[in-house]
Order: sequence, then structure tokens, then C-alpha cells
Amino acid sequence: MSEDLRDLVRREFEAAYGTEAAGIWSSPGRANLIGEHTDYNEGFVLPFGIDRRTFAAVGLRDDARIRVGSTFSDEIAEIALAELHPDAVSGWSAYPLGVVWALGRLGHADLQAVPGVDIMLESDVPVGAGLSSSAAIEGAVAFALDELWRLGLDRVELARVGRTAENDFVGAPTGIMDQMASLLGRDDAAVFIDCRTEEARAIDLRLAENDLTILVIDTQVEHQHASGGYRERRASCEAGAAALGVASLRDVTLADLERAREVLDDVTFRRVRHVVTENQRVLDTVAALAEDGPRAIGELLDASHRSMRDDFEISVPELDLAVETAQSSGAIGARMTGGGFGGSAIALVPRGLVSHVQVAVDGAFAEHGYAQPVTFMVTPSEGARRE
Ligand code: GAF
Repeated sequence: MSEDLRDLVRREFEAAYGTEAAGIWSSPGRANLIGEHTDYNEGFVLPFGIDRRTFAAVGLRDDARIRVGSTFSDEIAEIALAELHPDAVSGWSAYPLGVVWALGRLGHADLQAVPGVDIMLESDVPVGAGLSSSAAIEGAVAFALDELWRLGLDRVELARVGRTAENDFVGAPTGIMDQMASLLGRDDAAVFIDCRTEEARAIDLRLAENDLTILVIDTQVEHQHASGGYRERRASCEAGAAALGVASLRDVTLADLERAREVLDDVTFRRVRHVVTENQRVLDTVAALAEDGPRAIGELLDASHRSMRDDFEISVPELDLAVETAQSSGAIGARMTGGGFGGSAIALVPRGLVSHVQVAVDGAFAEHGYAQPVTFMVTPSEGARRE
């Protein structure tokens, strides 16, 4: 499918702008193996890039304007580089334009001096499924502009650019996990990130060798990070850290939880407990993968889901049903992935049982009167690249 998208985005660029693109760059969506809502608490995460990508055909202009088109909409957004401002843009084009603005904001590019650009985007990362279609856009555009504007930024700096676009241009108070996963993904590996130091390293997953695959179950319940629940959870974590007298929840250990229970109200305590135990589960997963391989991480995935369901309260009935059905029909482990309040679950499944799990999940959703979920396998894949 990716080969076709490359051709398609090239043709669409030519049709829209009447000239050839200088090149095509791409970046993947992500799934998170484990470590949820820990990134903005300076904790640990273990996501991976998936084999669904956003492709950006990009060309330089000889003026100081920027145009962005995509299959997300018929409309082509156009603005002068100097006029880019968070209030000047809304809708999907805020993601690519936010990256351009963030490059200026962070001092990496002088938006008064760089040449304008035309961008065309194509993607097979599903939107609203919790697989970070937004980080895939940000990664592809940032990677392309780094090369075309000769900025010389490394992948972590480009991830920070994506986060700045997301936080300060789009207005979603997210952490850095998704951008890091999209920029730093590796084939058959997850990316272990310490979100305090922003250091990352690849952790081999060896899925095929262990006859395993990861099944995504997209519940079709759409989620949003700019609004409501996500923002509230982040605020609760910050309130918990302040009440405990620490800079962030990264500084709270499992042993501190006893005192936390005395100091905090019940809801804040449970939010804190999720983050603290989830950080430990990420470390345990990394250790289990190295020592015993991917078949050893099932219980950690299951425990992570329970913690998100009961303590952090970011699951929805469709996600719980997807997880429970996957678990009872042969998955080694399963959990919701991403910010929550909808989106997707992932299940670690022996290859021979994939159709069995898919049929079971479809059946369970039908029985509950839920819309039919979309299930598909994902392969941990390489991060941003020039095609
Ligand atoms: C979303 C955010 F964008 C990430 O930064 C992260 O907080 C995640 O939710 C939850 O782990 O994907």
C-alpha cells in the first residue's frame, strides 16, 4: 500500500501545484506497547512506529508563502510564513503548519529568511484511532523541512518541534512520546524513552521469531487530546506532584505510595498510583523482553490495562470489551493504547490465533450492540525517512 501512496502523493502534488516535488518524506503512526500517561510526568514509555505512514511531497517556492494540501480535505491552506500564528489556523492543517511555526519558535529556522514551501500529504494512518496520525504528519513535515532548509537537526530535536507544534499551535497538552516514536522507530523494535532526559534506545521485540504479532483493535470510538479528559488527567498528575512536594511524578516511588494515600484525596491518589506503577511496568517489560522475550510480557500488558481502567479511568466499555475478548480468545496480553477515551487496543497474539481473536472480538462487539471494530496487524517499523 505504501508504494501506491508514494506515487499518489507525487501525482497529487503535481496536480495541485503544477510543478514537481523536490522529494517525498514519510513518518509512521505509533502504537504504545506500554507506558501510558507517563510521558508528561517525566516517566518511561515503550512505543513503536507502525507500518502505516504519512507521506509528504514537498517542494521549495521562490517566495515566502506556504501551501498545504492533503487527502484529509479538498481545501489547500495557504498563508505567508510571517503570518503563521496559532490563532490564524484551525483544522487538520494546524499540524503541518504548526511544525513550520515551531521551527521558527524554537529558533531553528528564521521564518523571515527561509524560502516558502508547498506540501502535499497522504496517509494510511487511521485518524482518531489513537495511533497518532498527528505525530506522523509532524514527523514527515519536520524531517522534510530539516533537509530542504538545511537545518541539521537530530531526530530528538525534530520530535521536540512536533511536540511544540502540538502543545502551542494545535493546543493539545500532550507529552513527547508520539513524536519520539514516529521519528525514532526501528524495524521489529520498540523505543524505550526516558521522558525526563529524552534519551531513547531501541529494544528488540523479536515478534516474528517468537511466532507472535500485534493486533490493533480500533474500537471506532473517536478520541481527542485537545479536550476534556486528557487535559484533566494531566492536571490531576500535576496537582498530585505538587501535593507530594515533588517536581513531577517521576520522583514518586512505589514505596512512597503509602504516604501518598494519606496525603492525597482518593481520586488524585489513584491517578498517581497509575503513573507510579506504570513506570515500573515499563521497566519490567524492558527487562522481561531482554531476559525472556515477548512471550513473557503478557501479564504486564494486562496489568497496565487494569490500571488505566480502574485507577486512571481513561478506558471506555468498548476498549474493555476488546481487551477482555482478546485475552480470553488466545492473546498473550492486551491493553488499550494511547491517550484513551476511545481509540484502539493492542493485543499480543500468537500468529496462528489471529483470525480466532478477530472473529471473537467482532462477535463480542455485535453482541453488545457496538459498531463493528476494525482489526489489523501492525509491524514495528522504521521512523521518519526520505523515500
Ligand atoms: C497521547 C499523547 F499525545 C502522548 O503524549 C501520551 O501522553 C499518550 O496520549 C498517553 O500515554 O498519545
